[in-house]
Amino acid sequence: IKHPLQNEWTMWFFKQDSTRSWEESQIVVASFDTVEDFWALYNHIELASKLKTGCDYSLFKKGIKPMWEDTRNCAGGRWIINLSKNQRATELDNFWMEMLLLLIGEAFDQDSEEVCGAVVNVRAKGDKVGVWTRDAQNAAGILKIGDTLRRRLNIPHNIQIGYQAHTDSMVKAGSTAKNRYTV
Ligand code: M7G
Repeated sequence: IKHPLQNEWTMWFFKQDSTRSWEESQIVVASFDTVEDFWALYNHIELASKLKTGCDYSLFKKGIKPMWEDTRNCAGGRWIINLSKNQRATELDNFWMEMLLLLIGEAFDQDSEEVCGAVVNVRAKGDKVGVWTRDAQNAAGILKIGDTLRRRLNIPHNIQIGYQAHTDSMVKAGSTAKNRYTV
């Protein structure tokens, strides 16, 4: 018998395609709701560090699309960790895998309800990993989630991580939106 997860999750893949809109370029890879099916999927797909630049993976609770426009994301935001170029080789795959395990293991305790999903962006200018939450006004929940991320991903104290509201990201290019919270 397989070990059930609290939630069912969907993995998405994004690849730039000039013939499609950004939204249409988000493709469902697979959904799973057991530990065994998570590992079967994880072991089957490329590591994030092996993706072409411009690609993303996203893991969201089933039914939530990995985009600002989804009704469960639009009032929320994301904790974002910006990696330097050389950290693709040393940190990216570990951060992403650990983040996936935090999500599917509901590691944020009572704030796990706040979590919508997680995204890894593979970019020439520096990769990003982030956790998306549903309510950018929920300061207490957001700060606890940020603390857990910092501890569980072992983010050194000299690296600040910031939380950006999606409404700010929508009007700013890339990851230049201002931080609402930091830990
Ligand atoms: P990004 O991929 O988050 O970061 O955003 P990057 O700048 O490091 O590549 C790049 C662009 O993708 C944005 O400026 C938007 O045009 C588009 N984009 C990103 N996200 C997360 C969304 C989204 O949720 N919805 C829509 N419609 N476009 C998005």
